[in-house]
Amino acid sequence: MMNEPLTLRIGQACLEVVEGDIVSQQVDAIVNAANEQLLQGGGVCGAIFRAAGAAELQRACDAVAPCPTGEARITPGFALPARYIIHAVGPIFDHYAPSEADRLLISAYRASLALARQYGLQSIAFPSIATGIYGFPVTRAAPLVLQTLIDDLHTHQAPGLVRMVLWRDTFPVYRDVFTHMQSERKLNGG
Ligand code: AR6
Repeated sequence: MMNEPLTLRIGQACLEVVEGDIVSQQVDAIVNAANEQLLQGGGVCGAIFRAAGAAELQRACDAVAPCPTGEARITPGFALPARYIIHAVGPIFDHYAPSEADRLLISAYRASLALARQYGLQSIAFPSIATGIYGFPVTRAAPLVLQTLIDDLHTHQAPGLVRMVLWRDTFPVYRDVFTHMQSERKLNGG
């Protein structure tokens, strides 16, 4: 059984937190937790390449690579339900001072949202970037990421739907942080 989506209205926009598989999301763009070379890897990246069509997607990635940590690139979604894939590179946690890793993670999310707006996209789904193979602690990432998404939606009111799609391992952490933020906003009249 999947859990019910958790939602937060931010003006005209909506932030959702759900448990699920990013590959099957029916949105304008899904985000890939990519590496700087934009090569097919493991984790969520491997799943996205397999579902999109690995050979075609790799050719499209090669044309826009490299992508420095904290930045994002866009390709078609090929066989995916999503029209586009936004490839965002999070930090390898051990390679940076923690505060620098935080800054780079925030930057990867913001760069993805900026690309989505540039392409006029209405909906985007993110995985938990960098919290798998790249070793960014999920308890550190969840509050940082959710606050970044909320702040960005306050500022830009677009894309209209931003969804965090979390695998079983990270969903409970994001759910608890999100629920806490929801109740704080209610208390503050937000
Ligand atoms: N849907 C949603 N989330 C998923 C899925 C899925 N289908 N599969 C895994 N996750 P990772 P990173 C979660 O390792 O840490 C690749 O080789 C997973 O539980 O995929 O940014 C790339 O090519 C985890 O919490 O990405 C890079 O080289 C989260 O996705 C490198 O790994 C991210 O874990 C990037 O590492």
